[in-house]
Amino acid sequence: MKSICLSILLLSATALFAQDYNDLPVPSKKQLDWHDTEYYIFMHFGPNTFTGKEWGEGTEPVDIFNPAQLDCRQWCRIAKESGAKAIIITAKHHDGFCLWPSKYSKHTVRESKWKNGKGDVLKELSQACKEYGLKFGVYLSPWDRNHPDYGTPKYNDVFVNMMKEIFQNYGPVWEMWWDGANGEGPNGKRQVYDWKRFENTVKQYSPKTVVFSDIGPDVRWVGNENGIAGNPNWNFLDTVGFKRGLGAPPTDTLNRGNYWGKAWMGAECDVSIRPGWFWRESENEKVKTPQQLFDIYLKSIGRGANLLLNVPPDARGLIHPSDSMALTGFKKLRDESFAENLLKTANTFYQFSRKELPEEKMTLRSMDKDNQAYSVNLQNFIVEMAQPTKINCIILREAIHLGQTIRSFRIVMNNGKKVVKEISGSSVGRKRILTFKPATITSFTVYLEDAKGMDNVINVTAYLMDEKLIEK
Ligand code: FUL
Repeated sequence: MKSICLSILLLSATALFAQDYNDLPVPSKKQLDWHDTEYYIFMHFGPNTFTGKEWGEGTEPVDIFNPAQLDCRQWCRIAKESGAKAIIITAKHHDGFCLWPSKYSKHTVRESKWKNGKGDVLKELSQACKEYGLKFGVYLSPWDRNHPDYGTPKYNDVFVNMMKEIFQNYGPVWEMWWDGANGEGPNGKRQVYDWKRFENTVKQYSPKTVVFSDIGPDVRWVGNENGIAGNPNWNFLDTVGFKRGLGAPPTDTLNRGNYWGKAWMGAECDVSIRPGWFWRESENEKVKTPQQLFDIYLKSIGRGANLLLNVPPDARGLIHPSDSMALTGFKKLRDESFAENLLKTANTFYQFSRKELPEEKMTLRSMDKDNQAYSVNLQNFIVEMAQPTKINCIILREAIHLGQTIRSFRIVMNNGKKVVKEISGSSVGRKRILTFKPATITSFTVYLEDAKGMDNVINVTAYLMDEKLIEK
C-alpha cells in the first residue's frame, strides 16, 4: 500500500514538472542545419589588410585596397580541405569599405584601382563557394566609420538596402553576421539602429539565412573571442529586455546560455588563427599551432557549440602558407584522433531505466556516422566491450531536434567488476567530447538525468587519441 501511495505521489510530481519542462524551446529547421555546419572559416579582409590596423578609421584612401593575386578559389580549396563547411567574409568592416560595388556607398571596390574598379570580392567568393560546395556567409558591420549618413535615420535605409543588394546579387546567404560594436561615425554621432527593421529585411528577402549577433535571433555570440564555449553550454538564451552591443547579457551568460532560457540559441565560437583578426606580415610567425587549434576544437565543438575560425587572406589576396599549413595539421589531428571508433566491436548495449537495471540488449545501429538519422535513442545504458580496451575519449551526442533536455550525466567505467574511472558533467548538446587520462576498460555505464525523462542520446563513440591532445 505504502509503495502504491509513493508511486502515485511520484507520478503526480512528474506530471507537474513535465508541464514546465514542456516549455523548453526546440531548434528551428535552419538552426538545426546551422548546428550541423559545425566548423567553418571566417575571413577578415579589406583596407586593414593593407594598413595593419584592426579597426580602420574609414578615412583610408580606397586605392590601398589592391589584392593583385586575389584567388577566392584558393580560399575555398584550403577551407574545404580543412573540413570546413562554410566561409563568412567581412563584406564591410567598421571602416565602411564595401567589398562589393554597392550602390549605397562611395567607399567600395568600385572606387579603388583594383581591377580598374571592376573587381567584386563578394561575386568571386560566392561563386567559388558554390563551386566547392561551401555555404556562403556575410559579416556586415552595422558600425560604419565612413558613411556620411551614419548617425542619422537615413543610415538605417542604407544598411537595409545593402542587405537587399547582397541577398539579391550574391545569395543564397547562409549566415548574416551582425557585430555588436557601435562607435561614432564621421559626424561624431552614434547610430540608433532599427534592429526590428533589419531582422524583418532578412525575414522578407532571405528567410533561410541564420542571423548571428550577441542575442541572435538565431545564433548567439559565445561571449569571448578565444573560441571557448562554457562548460556547461545550454542552447537557450533569455533575450527579452536585452540589446545588442552595450545592452547585451553579461559575457558569462552568453558563454553558458541560460538553463531555463526561453529561446533556442546555439553558441558560435569566433576566434582568429592569428593574434589579430586581419592579416599582417608581422604575425606570419604567430599563427596558432595545430595542437592549439585542436584544443579550441575540444572546447567549442566538443562542448556543443560551433567553431568559426578566422583565417584572414594576406595583401596578395591569398591565404598565407603559415595559415594553410596550420589548417592542414589541424585536420590531420582530427582525422587521426577520431579515425577508429573503439566501440565498433562493442556491439552489446544494455538500455535500462533507473529503477529496473539491465534488461533489453540492443545494437547501436547508426553508431559511427556523423550526421546520421535520429534512429537510436538511449537514456541510461551500459556498453560492453568485446575485449579490455584502452580509451581516453568518449563522445556523446544528444537528440537536439527534440531539444536539450539532458541536465547532468555520469559515466562509470569498469574493468571487470572494478570501477576504474568516473566522470560527470551537465550539458551534452549536439556533441560532447569528453577526454581523460587513459583507462583500460571492459564496460562503461552512462547515467543521464533528463528534464523530460526521455531517451535522448543518439550516438556514443570512444577513442584512444594521442595523450598530448586531451583537454587541459
Ligand atoms: C569584433 C570586431 O570589433 C572585430 O574587429 C572583429 O571583427 C570581431 C570578429 O568582432 O567585435
